[in-house]
Amino acid sequence: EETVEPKTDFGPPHYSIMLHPVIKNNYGKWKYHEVVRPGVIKRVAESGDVIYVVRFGSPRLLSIYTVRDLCDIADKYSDGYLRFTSRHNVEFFLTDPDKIEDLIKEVQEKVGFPCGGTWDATKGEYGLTNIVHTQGWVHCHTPATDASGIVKAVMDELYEYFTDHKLPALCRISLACCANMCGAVHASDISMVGVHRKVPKIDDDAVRRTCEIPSTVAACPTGALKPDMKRKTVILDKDKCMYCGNCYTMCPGMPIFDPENDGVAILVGGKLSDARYPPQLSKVVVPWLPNNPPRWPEVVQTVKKILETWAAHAEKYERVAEWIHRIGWERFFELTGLEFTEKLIEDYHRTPYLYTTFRTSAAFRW
Ligand code: SRM
Ligand code: SF4
Ligand code: SF4
Repeated sequence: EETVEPKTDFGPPHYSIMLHPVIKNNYGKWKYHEVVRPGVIKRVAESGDVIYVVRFGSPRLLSIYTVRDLCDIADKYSDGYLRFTSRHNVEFFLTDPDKIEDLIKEVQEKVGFPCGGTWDATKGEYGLTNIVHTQGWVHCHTPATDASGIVKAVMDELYEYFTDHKLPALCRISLACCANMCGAVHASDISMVGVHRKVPKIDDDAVRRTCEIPSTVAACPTGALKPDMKRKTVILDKDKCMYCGNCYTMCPGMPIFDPENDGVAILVGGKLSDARYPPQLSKVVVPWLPNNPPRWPEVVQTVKKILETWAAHAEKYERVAEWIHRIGWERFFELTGLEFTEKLIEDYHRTPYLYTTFRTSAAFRW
């Protein structure tokens, strides 16, 4: 028996306090699971205990009122327990299968969350789960776009793939609001990355008043900044700048935002799991799309086109990376209708992030 006595009140409480009793009693002793319907997984323990896990999509940023509603629903159906998955879906635990439909109806009516986001690997039928994303606009210095806004627009368009199992394989979509990539975009089937395209504008007076010159210079990964000790500011070598915004994080005198030129790059073919094919880094296939709030139609349509082209042509269990590996990059660009440009080739402009690129890939046959 594990001790759950906390030594201090720092950090989260021990996870075992929050496990549903059926999960706690059968910890590590599960026999099998089956997907009863999209969003509902039946788990059977060696002891014969059964629990139904019911998954709902959440928008990740939740109001306190929504959290209260979710807790009330958990009290009513799930013995007071709920959990969030690593893709911020919320799951409830039912021991009585007759209550599943009522739970789904109540969650949809009270908080509007759809049931789904699962997949059935035994049948090769896959749903699309929630998008992992950052929220730089809430807390960070360098976002080039509003992550939550795009994610909402994309998931509204792809709703039917969340609530059903219509895809041939697992497909993970991610978004990071700048090239620092806090949001899993480095290795996702389809990724959206906010990008700046202009150098920071140096406000010498603000730099003088608010910034430490040495730490601002040291923040630049490419050595594009030099101190100007006479004028107590910094000098920027534009040719060396890669628009990362790190200097702005350090110094408010160097804003990098630009509504016209900031935008979104699309990457594809990354994966984390080593099933069938080794893990892969994502590769750029669209260097820039405009920031077009509130619904980002260009980004939404591009993501949808890639997803649906892959879904129509991939074999069962074949993820985006595995599909491209089989058909080659030329065919990928032909089928999706995306433009292949020199900006997608590694030796056009070397970035310190060093994507694996088409020119070095064995699948490059132009
Ligand atoms: Fe997963 C299998 C749960 C995130 C790759 N995963 C499973 C199983 C069947 C494991 C089990 O026996 O319980 C679980 C039920 C899946 C289902 O929905 O039917 C399961 N995976 C989870 C969750 C709930 C863990 C959590 O508590 O956070 C996560 C669900 C997030 C969500 O709300 O959608 C979860 N799984 C992941 C991730 C991470 C991510 O999505 O960012 C991955 C890696 C993705 C990647 O490779 O890019 C992941 N899980 C897998 C795989 C490998 C699939 C493949 O074909 O490549 C399996 C094995 C399988 O499907 O046979 C798996
Ligand atoms: Fe901040 Fe960039 Fe991370 Fe978004 S991806 S939270 S903007 S560092
Ligand atoms: Fe250096 Fe990045 Fe600032 Fe450009 S944006 S000067 S590369 S820290």
